[in-house]
Amino acid sequence: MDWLEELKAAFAQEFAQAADGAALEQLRVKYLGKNGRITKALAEPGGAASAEALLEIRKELNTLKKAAGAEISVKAEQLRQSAIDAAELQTPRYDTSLPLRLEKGSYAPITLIQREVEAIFESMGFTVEDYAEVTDEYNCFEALNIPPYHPARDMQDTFYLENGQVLKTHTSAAQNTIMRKYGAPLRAVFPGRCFRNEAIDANHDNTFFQMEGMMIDRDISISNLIYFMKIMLSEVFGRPVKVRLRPGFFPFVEPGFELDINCLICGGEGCPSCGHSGWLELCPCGMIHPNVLRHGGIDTEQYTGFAFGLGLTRLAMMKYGIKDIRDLNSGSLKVLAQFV
Ligand code: FA5
Repeated sequence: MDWLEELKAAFAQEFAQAADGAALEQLRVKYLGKNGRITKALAEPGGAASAEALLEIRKELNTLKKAAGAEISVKAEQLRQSAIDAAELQTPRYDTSLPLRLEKGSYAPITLIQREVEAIFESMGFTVEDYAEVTDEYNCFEALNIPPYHPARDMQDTFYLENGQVLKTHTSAAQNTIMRKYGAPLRAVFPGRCFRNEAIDANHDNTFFQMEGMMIDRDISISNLIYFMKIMLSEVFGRPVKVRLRPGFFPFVEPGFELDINCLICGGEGCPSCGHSGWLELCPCGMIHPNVLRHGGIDTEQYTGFAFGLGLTRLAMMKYGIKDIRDLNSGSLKVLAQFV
């Protein structure tokens, strides 16, 4: 049958040309989808002279359908794997079994990633702000809509000083001061060291870094938030990164989200660095709660804003392939001197 040979040849040619996952998906829809060419041909195979010939055509079409489906799946998996391999080649890896080379000084990985993220946000009109490591309960909790005795305080158990001050548990502790300093409109990021009374494992430490971001202006919405996060992550990793947004509860945002990225250490398969889930919780975020804006002296009739709390330490782990967070605070030059 001419049309059947032509159909096979057309598929083979387009299959050979499909160079990425999206092109393969288009091909699958075009040939095997509900209205796909092979599907349609199976439903109405034209040109058969007899019942036996019709049977033969159907048999050939079914073989073609099966083979096409399998070829597309295999090639899609190969392309996915080679994209991961290529990305891994680009990712600097550290190896603690290498001899220590100290010909020149080097920056700690957190410093490197912090500067990189700051530069990305500065290029988008954000200022970079500094904030103390020791603060008070008002800034760390109350100004963030977490009154004393609210159960949300349990989420961030911290270290109290004898004078009643606290080591800041999150960079959100600076939000109020920065709102009061600049008023609205405002675009700022503020990196900082945070402290929590935590059970320590491969991706939790009691001392780690976050980078907070806030944008307050007229008509700011969740779309602005997603846009800035995607730009930042694709710049940091130099390629598109798979992210997912889940609803998340933080008293200082409404609505609130958890932004997770696909674990780049295991490619999403699951490993100790991502708690075997394939995803790494990286950046909670949301629209700033009106109570928080009011505490900061912002007119909530005129302004809205988003805030995010990027886990800078975890971002460094993903970027540099550091499997255990404890290496970062280890003080070991065998680890830290590998990043130039
Ligand atoms: C917060 O700290 C909120 N302040 C973030 C926020 C800001 C939400 C603005 C909404 C608006 P969370 O406790 O989930 O949220 O911590 C934020 C990120 O810090 C986490 O996603 C994670 O990447 C990092 N992080 C938290 N705890 C640890 C830890 N013990 N070790 C290393 N990284 C941590």
